[in-house]
Amino acid sequence: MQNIPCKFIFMITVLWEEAVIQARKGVKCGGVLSSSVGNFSSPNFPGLYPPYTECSWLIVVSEGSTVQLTFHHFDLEFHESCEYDYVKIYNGESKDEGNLLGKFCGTDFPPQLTSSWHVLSVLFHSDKHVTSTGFFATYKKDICGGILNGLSGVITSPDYPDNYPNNAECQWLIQAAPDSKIRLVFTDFQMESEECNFDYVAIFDGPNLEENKAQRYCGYTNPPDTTSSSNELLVVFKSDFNIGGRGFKAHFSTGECREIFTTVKGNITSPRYPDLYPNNIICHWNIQLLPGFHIKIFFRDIELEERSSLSKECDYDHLSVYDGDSEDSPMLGRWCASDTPPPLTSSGNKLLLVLVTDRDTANKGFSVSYIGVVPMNVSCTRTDFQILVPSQSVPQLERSHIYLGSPSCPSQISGNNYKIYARFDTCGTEPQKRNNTSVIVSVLYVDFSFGTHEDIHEYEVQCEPKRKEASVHILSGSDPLRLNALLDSAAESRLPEAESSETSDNGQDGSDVIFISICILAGILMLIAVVGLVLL
Ligand SMILES: *[C@@H]1O[C@H](CO)[C@@H](O)[C@H](O)[C@H]1NC(C)=O
Ligand SMILES: *[C@@H]1O[C@H](CO)[C@@H](O)[C@H](O)[C@H]1NC(C)=O
Ligand SMILES: *[C@@H]1O[C@H](CO)[C@@H](O)[C@H](O)[C@H]1NC(C)=O
Ligand SMILES: *[C@@H]1O[C@H](CO)[C@@H](O)[C@H](O)[C@H]1NC(C)=O
Ligand SMILES: *[C@@H]1O[C@H](CO)[C@@H](O)[C@H](O)[C@H]1NC(C)=O
Ligand SMILES: [Ca+2]
Ligand SMILES: [Ca+2]
Ligand SMILES: [Ca+2]
Repeated sequence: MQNIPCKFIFMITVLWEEAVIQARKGVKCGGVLSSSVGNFSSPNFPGLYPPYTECSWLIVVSEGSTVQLTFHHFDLEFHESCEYDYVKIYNGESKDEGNLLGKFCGTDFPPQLTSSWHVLSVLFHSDKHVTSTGFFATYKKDICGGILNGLSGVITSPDYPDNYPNNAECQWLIQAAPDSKIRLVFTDFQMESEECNFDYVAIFDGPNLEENKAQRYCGYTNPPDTTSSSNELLVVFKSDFNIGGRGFKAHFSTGECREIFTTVKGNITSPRYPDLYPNNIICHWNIQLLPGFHIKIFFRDIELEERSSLSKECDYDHLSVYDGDSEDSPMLGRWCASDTPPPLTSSGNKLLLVLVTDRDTANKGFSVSYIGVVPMNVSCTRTDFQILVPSQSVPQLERSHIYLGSPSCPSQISGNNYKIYARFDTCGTEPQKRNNTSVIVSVLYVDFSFGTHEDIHEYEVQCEPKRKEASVHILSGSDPLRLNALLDSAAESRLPEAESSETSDNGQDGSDVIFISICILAGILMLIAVVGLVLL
């Protein structure tokens, strides 16, 4: 207990110095505000603010509560991207751009904002020319409730994880950008009784307390994950005069921080990429394809905060990938810093990416692309290939969109499948030596193009006629990844998605790799030799 006031005072001192340094000579403004209610304004308010001013206010309330900020007057010089005069609001310290909640100018009031923890800061800047009347704002400490407009955040019952107080009532209004939906996930829940008449959490699918749109929850079971039908969600917590519980903890995510992808190919980036991602967010991106599909993801770029120097783990900001649709699914990996994991393939048709960032130090973020691996069975005899693609897996495609070698070898309809039956001297097939064995190779094209948008996926099919063994692996990612994908497919010719139809154990991949590696090595040596000769 003794520690907390100490930490608090220390923090105020450090931050005060920062605030004082930032204030302009001759103009008194900015400072640290630590009472539970207060107000502040631009210098000389309600008169014109002076030019060349920079002020910063830091609001620090007691730990565990949040800061609610309301503007009552707002009039700054206008510029489309607020380059001249502006107010910037930060969810924490102002020296960390990852905390930026918004930048405002002109006469549009900033929305009512609530910090997601006990620190909020406001920066006011004016340039050389043109001034106006500035702004006046009040703030108050919030024990519970508020208007939340971050990309993501956490809400808890008062005093969580200690027991919540009796006779409490809190309302959180979560607002997302227009057209974006809000997802709310409870991670802990313990409230009085199983009948929701005493203490309860109610979730309203909209901004108002309309009973017919509410779901009430109590007892010991986490409420189900909720997704709003509009860009507003209201959460109400109420306790009666006796008997409490630990209460609840839930996190929400919205906008570019929460998306569900169902297209057969796509890109996912961290919020604001390639600008700094926000601090203090938890983002969820789900990929959900039709049954039978696998999902292969490629990591184009990762720049997250460094590993902890103590644990060497990704303790601060990290990207995790789960082989399924929730965080209970097996984790395929967790990365940070500038890790570049190899492509990964899901075992089923669902994949979840989760980005968690902590309270300070943001970075560029990540960019990932994925491609759905079409379910198919490939088999072969000594003379021909047979390829089956279940037509219900690709309902958007016609049979001519699936072809071997060239569009002149399209699939035919056979029951519920698109089927290609091709002799080895047709459809672009060609013999090759791989791993010291003769194989027949061709490329299967699956054309997902629509309108003017070209999107043709390529799969290499391979047959070893002597053993009648076939295999298939995806070649394409999105085009810039083609090369990576090729190298990668050469390196692992038996990916999880490579469904070979005849199951006898084919143990030849290892020296396939070695053979290709030797070829590449030989190529490089030759190149060096040639360059050497030229130089001589
Ligand atoms: C602003 O705060 C001061 C004290 O710091 C107080 O006297 C004043 O009434 C407040 N004004 C408003 C409009 O809240
Ligand atoms: C993904 O990004 C790449 C490179 O920026 C682009 O070429 C491709 O069209 C994008 N794919 C989708 C599905 O948006
Ligand atoms: C593909 O093969 C698997 C196992 O060999 C089988 O269960 C499945 O039904 C086949 N699919 C098609 C479309 O023939
Ligand atoms: C390739 O196969 C031939 C004949 O089957 C054998 O003599 C040779 O050693 C093999 N080479 C490699 C690298 O396995
Ligand atoms: C390549 O052949 C060797 C034996 O010659 C075998 O041990 C290895 O598993 C084979 N690799 C592949 C990919 O077939
Ligand atoms: Ca100005
Ligand atoms: Ca109670
Ligand atoms: Ca961080």
